[in-house]
Amino acid sequence: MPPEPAVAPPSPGPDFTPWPDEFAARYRAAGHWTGETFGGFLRDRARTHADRTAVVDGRQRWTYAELDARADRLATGLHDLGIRRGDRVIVQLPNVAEFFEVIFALFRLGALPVFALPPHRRTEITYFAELTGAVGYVVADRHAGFDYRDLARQVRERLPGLQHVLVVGDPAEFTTLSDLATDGPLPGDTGPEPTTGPPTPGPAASDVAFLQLSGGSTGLPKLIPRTHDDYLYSVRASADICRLDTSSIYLCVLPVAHNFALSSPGVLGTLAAGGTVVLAPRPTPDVTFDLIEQEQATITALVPPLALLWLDAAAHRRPDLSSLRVLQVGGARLADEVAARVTPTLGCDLQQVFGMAEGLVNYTRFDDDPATVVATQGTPISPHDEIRIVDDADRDLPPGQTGHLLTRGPYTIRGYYRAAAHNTVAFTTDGFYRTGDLVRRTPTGHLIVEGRAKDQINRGGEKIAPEEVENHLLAHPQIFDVAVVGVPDAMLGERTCAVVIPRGEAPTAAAIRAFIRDRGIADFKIPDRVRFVDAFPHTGVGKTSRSELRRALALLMATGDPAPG
Ligand code: OOB
Repeated sequence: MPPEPAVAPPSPGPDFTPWPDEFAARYRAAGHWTGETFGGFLRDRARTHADRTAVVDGRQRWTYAELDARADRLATGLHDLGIRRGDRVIVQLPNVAEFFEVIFALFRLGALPVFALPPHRRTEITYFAELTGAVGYVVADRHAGFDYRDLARQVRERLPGLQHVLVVGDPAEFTTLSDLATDGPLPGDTGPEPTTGPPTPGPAASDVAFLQLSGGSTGLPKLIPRTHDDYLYSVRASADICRLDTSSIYLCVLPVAHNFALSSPGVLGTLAAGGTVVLAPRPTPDVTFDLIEQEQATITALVPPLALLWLDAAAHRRPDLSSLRVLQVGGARLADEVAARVTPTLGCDLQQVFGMAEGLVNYTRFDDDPATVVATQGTPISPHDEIRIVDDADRDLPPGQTGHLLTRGPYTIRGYYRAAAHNTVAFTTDGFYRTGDLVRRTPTGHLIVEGRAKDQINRGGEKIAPEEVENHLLAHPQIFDVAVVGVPDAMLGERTCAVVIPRGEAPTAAAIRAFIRDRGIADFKIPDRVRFVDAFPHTGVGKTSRSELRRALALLMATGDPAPG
């Protein structure tokens, strides 16, 4: 175990709700929280696995020693720019090797990456920057036909305080990452090795390491503060559960900054075990099947719609996927019928993963019987994960009944970042996180996700808060009122439908979509369908009844939709 890094005073501000002392002591005593920081984590792996390949993308192939040295050089460059411990930096990168260079450089300084996803646009990035007071923004020059430097210009126009825009690739008027990396004395948390750098204290393992995004159910997404101690525990334990070792080759298909791909066990679990991370530029079978064969990938993770796509493509093309031992599927409910096709079609084990960026992650285990793997979403990572299944009044339900899942544990947050009011509803007074999921537990302790109580749409793993989209739509002059609801979809599980009461003459569906796109939000939040009605069904107290709307729309679609749009 690496020695403790220099411990600095706790991070400033009421941004983070710590675990009560008695819980922290329990998690330390159990050996879950080890005092390791991300800076030390990479240093330690670089020493043990120096010449092994850590990261591969379409352009580069770095060993652990190279990644470690790059992170050091970039940390020095960022420090020279003025980025310091506790500063927030938005990181919005596609699946490229530089993602690791950037995050480990920030970790070493004790600066906090704020993990945006590639589809986020002006409104979301501006919001993250404002909420966190970010001093920097790291983007790729272009990706998937989109120019992120344009986006950076738009965000900077609104927030001049966002001082540093750093670009992977052609920087235009900004700074390119490769110019920034400098040799020199290393500031901050370098891990166990003593350095000659200035005596800047590195982060403590109990500090917040980064901010993750929550799918959100009310208004804009919430930010999730994760500490070195808690996240590294989930990473190491996940790598163990998934039996990763130095021969593991993880193909990262999902966006690398999403919690599933990042840590379940994902890219960080792979690095924890000394394996190799291969980054896929796109998730489609045409790209990924070749990559599996070329790089001999042993494990990968998908959301259910991609699993469907892969199953279909594999049945037609018969690719050589013989190296693949495990396909993980999670992020949304995988239908049992689809789950049953994975092993016969792809020739690998299925592992279901039911997790959340707030913490709790469940896995089916490799020694579970096949029926359990197909029909359940697994069991929690930790013996210290506390699970309650309760009724609407928070009373524990008898075994086997479906109810609200509440959880608390060594890697589940106790509060969102700068969200005091929301925290009082999202957590119980004794610190359980209200997941918003409806689950049932089998006699063997496996969880089955039966549905959802939270007002959130799960569009094939991408989470949408209806209220956020409604707020944008309500700004349209020809929209009097609107409700955004999920409707069943064979491919995505759910799609979004905006049910609109027009003001005067109804705008076209295309005009509504163009309007909301112009407001600068991620494409996946743009309603798939638009329906016009004269009035909404109401609940007893006069609120719009979303369940009634959903039922009516589902019926309409099941009986043949006369006017798709
Ligand atoms: C993962 O994380 P998030 O934060 O994008 O979404 C969490 C929510 C859960 O509360 C649940 O509603 C849903 O996504 N979910 C599933 C599921 N996995 C996630 N619902 C049904 N079945 C599943 N297997 O999505 C995430 C984080 C880490 C690992 C895996 C997924």
